[in-house]
Amino acid sequence: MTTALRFSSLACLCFASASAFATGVAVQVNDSSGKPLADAVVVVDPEAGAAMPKHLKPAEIEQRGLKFLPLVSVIQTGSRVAFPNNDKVRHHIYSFSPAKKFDQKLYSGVAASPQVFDKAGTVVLGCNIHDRMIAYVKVVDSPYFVKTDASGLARIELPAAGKYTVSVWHYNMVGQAAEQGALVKAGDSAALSFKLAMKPPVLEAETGSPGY
Ligand SMILES: [Cu+2]
Repeated sequence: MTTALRFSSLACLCFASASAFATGVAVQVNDSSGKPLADAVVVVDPEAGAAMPKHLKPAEIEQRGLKFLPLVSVIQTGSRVAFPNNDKVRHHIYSFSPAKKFDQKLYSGVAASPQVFDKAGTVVLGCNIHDRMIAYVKVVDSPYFVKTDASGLARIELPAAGKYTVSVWHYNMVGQAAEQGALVKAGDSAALSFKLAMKPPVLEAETGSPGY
């Protein structure tokens, strides 16, 4: 009996420490039918006037198998992104998006110079040679962001309790990013859920062999 009790209280302690989450948000993103959405970009903005530290990390979007990988990136304003070509064919990547226009002429290997994304917005990348290649780069001012995992979940730790705005964007959603306010308490994780209406999928054709 004593052993069982001790075991169960230990188990409780373990569970408590595993489930304890630092100050932040836990966001579940589903489509309107309730199916979890991976690759949604979740961004948490503090109230106006709060500090927005820069946590710039170099990012990479490779080309492999005539695709951009990853399909979706989220980076903080001012980050550099490298575009290594790991295909045997050459690529010619470009963006016409106002947040970052560039054109990287035909290249192979790592010859493409990294690009600095210095304006917030959504950038869509394409390749002049391979029409079906596409990638999305979400450039955000906030340092607090992550993509949802395969179960549609995103967890973001925050430096302090307070009022935040949580926005969620998916490349295939109808309309603009969805937003909700969150009141975050110290040592606690504010749970939010989003349901996004999706356009009919356009990327299914991408999974087939595109041919060279
Ligand atoms: Cu290409």
